[in-house]
Amino acid sequence: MKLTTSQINEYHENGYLIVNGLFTEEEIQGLKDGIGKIDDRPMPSIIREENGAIRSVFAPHHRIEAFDWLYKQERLITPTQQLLNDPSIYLYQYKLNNKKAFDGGIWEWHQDYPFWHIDDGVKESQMLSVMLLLQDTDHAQGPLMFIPKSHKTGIAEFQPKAHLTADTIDLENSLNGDLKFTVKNEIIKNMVDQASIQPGIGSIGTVIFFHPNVYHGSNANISPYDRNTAIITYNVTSNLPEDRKEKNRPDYICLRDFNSIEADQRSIQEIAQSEPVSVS
Ligand SMILES: O=C(O)CCC(=O)C(=O)O
Repeated sequence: MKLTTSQINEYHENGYLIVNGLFTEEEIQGLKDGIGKIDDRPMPSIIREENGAIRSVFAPHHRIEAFDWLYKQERLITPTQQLLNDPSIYLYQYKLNNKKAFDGGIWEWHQDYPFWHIDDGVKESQMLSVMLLLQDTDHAQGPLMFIPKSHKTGIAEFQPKAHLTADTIDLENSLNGDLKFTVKNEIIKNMVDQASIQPGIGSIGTVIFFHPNVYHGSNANISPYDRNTAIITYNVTSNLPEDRKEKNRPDYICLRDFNSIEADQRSIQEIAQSEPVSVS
């Protein structure tokens, strides 16, 4: 699937692009069946809310073939190549972000690229993320929210947090509701005064392409409906993270298969019968 010139312009202008109906209900059901098979014993790649609910599952393609299939879909790869203006892309990060009905937590306002630049040594922001909505998603379910055009303003001054010091900060402060590179409130207010806040909502199977520098965040989900998503981040193969040896973030956060992605032509029905892979 090729994006039109007007869709490409919209992405570059606003920092995100919503495309409805990219995946069918049957395909989403195939992915959900895969999620149902995930072994949820405590392990580092499963991040939990303080109440114990699963917040994120990193590298789901290592466990479930349906998620391996998903990130290789031509309808994601071709638009990404168009938006990044580069034919050679690989998978940089992949996660399922859940917000359980009544229980889903917030994500503070942030940009993604500072984490990838500072924590992994990625030099350029020539990357993008794709969020797939796994159910109809409305304002009440804590959808992702964007500040349009905010990706044009560069990297923000971060909000200092007294409780996050060199001794207390850990890996999870890049992954949980207490982010280390969150943004000063006055910066957010100024941008929202000018450009408003727009929600990433839509029907099941909707896809949102978003820029790594666009400011985004999300509210809690106290609605009676889940808000579950898959988020795939692609990078170009000329922009690899540094190899910091033992200081590298774990492979489930900063993926290190740098081969450029080949499209998977199979249908979801062809892989639906696969058994989950056990990951430690
Ligand atoms: O799942 C969400 O609502 C927020 C996710 C997010 O901000 C991120 O992955 O960078």
